[in-house]
Amino acid sequence: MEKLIITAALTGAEVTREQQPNVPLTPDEIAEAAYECHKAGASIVHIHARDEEGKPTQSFDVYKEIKEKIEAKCDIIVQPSTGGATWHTPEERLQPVELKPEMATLSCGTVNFGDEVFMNSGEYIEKFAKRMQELGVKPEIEVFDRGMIQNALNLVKKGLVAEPLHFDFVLGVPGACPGTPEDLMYMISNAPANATWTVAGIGRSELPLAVMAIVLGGNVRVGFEDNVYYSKGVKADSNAQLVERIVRISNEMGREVATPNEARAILGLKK
Ligand code: KMH
Ligand code: ZN
Repeated sequence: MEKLIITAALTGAEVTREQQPNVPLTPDEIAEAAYECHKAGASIVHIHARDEEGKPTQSFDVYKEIKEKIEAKCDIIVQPSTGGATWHTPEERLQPVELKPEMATLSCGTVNFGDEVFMNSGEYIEKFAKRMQELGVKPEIEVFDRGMIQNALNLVKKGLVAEPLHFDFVLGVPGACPGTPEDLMYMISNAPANATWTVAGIGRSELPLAVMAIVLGGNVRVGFEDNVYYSKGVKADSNAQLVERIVRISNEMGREVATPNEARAILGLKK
């Protein structure tokens, strides 16, 4: 089995300081949190930027500042979001791809997202995929529901994304696919055999799905974007604390954790 790739989703677009007092918001805070997660064992950071008021922004300049600050501290893989917040326009969302990061997210379908709708029309999925291909950015295919795997396979057929695909099964978003063990098994069984995958369990499904991924040869995403708690009713102290727990469990189970360069080799990234 390959080593375990741990992604830390540090900030997200939805989490507030009221919900999690330690969520990193400024470029300095995000870079420091990325460094802490790197030291704890994460090999990828999934990034969402915030403006000076703490509101989600897809500004090229803010992502640039964050990326440079992280890269000054460590060699963790920086994976910007192209999902942004539900109210961002597609043009806004695509901006961080122009930084030519090694990876970026690519959501492959429209889905209810709490009380909102996360809109990803076929036209825009293709535009995002094409731009990532032109700039040599590896998409992490965000899958919130089963049909999105099919949409990703259609991108392969059209020559817009190269195999092997890398999926992130985001399970447990209210309005989208729930985060039960059966749901994760269903997603895995519908992904191509040569694909790599990670799982981002939302809220209370984060830990059980992470443990399943460790056992099944998948990879794990944790962090405040997905879950602000350490255990029932107890908020986590930091993103790194959530990473440390996954490292401990994986080591106990005999599965080593990948460094950023080992993750690059597993995912076929060009640095
Ligand atoms: N904030 C969600 C609406 C991504 O980062 O690519 C979308 C999201 C997905 O978080
Ligand atoms: Zn995200």
